[in-house]
Amino acid sequence: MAGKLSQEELEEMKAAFESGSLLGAATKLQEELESLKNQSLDIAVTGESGSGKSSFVNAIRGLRDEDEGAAKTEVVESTKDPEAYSHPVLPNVTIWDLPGIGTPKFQPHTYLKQVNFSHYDFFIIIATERFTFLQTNLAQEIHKMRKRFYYVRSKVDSDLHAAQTRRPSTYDEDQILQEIRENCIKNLKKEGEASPRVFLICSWNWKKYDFPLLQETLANELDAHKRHAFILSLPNISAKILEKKKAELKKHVWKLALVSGAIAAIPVPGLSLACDVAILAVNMKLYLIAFGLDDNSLARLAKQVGKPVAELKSVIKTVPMADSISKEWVVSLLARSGCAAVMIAEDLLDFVPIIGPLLSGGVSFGTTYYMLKRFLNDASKDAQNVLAKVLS
Ligand SMILES: Nc1nc2c(ncn2[C@@H]2O[C@H](COP(=O)(O)OP(=O)(O)O)[C@@H](O)[C@H]2O)c(=O)[nH]1
Ligand SMILES: [Mg+2]
Repeated sequence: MAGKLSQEELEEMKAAFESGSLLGAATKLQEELESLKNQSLDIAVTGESGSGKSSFVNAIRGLRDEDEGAAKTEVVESTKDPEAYSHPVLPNVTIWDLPGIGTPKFQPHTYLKQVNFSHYDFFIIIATERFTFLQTNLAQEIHKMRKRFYYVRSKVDSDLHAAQTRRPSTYDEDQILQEIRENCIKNLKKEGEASPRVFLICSWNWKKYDFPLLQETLANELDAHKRHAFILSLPNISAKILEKKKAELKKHVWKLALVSGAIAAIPVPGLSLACDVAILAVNMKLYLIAFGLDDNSLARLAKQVGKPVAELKSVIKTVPMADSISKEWVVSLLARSGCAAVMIAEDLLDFVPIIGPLLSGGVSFGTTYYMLKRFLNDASKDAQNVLAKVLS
């Protein structure tokens, strides 16, 4: 049930053993996992004043304007410095609301220095209505600094609404969107962009238009470490995002198991097995937080969708809240999973050729591997249940 190793995982695993020793492999993996966990991701959001920057900052953090900690919108910008907004549950991810472009204080050639460009992983350049030299000049400067940027056309919901009011009988959403897209591309080409890409979005509707495509594109174009942080930071608003998170987390389970097996096998008090309970506790908690199964995220979600939080919690069948995961809880879970060892054996057949020597005494590897995979499955199922409840 926990699933077999993919070919890719097997290859990675073989590569980890290049040093020839188990301890060497485990040390390397531990370093890799640490750096993954501590990886920062900094996203810069820029554009003219009023273009919807602050609203986009909220959207990408999965927040509504009225949520606690949301960026203030609809305010005349007084921002002279980039404003940092950390992700609601992942402190290593920060979205930066940059000062508006096109003001006398911020000229394209000095803007990037003024906002400390080197700090960001990529830039979102937002425009309403039309793109002009303001956006393209900035893009060119960003490109010169060897950074990525993405053109985002905001407020398409307003355009659609206006079109529907104006010509209700011939209204065709796809056609209007296509017109907006072509128009943006035309303007960008006029300003010298050879083959521009534009994402059409509404910051209040995270599932519609090009918002999902933008998220997908960012995830694909980030390097592996940043991608990990980005995927975990996505708001839990669709089955697809939940699947993506699960797949991303699953990739690293065997590494955690190996570290637990090789370095940190510690007898569990009262049980006839050894494994690193701390590794289990830390990662189970991380899974729950990534899936929004923590008190804060659920309270926020309940408020956003206007349902009592108890109703959302009522469909969480298998896993506890992130906030109640402790080492003691993990020990009790291990005690309850007495039959785990039998199931482990089957799951581990894949590993035998690679880590055969470890397996003989490697209960810790097996326990960690099995427990994490099963917990990840359970947590993602419960997250899907919550999502279904939200949509019902
Ligand atoms: N209809 C619509 N209005 C938006 C959208 N994004 C922002 N706005 C509105 O545009 C105005 C300016 O937005 P804000 O985020 O404060 O822009 P900023 O000055 O660039 O930070 C506010 O009234 C927002 O509510 C959107 O996607 N659709
Ligand atoms: Mg603003």
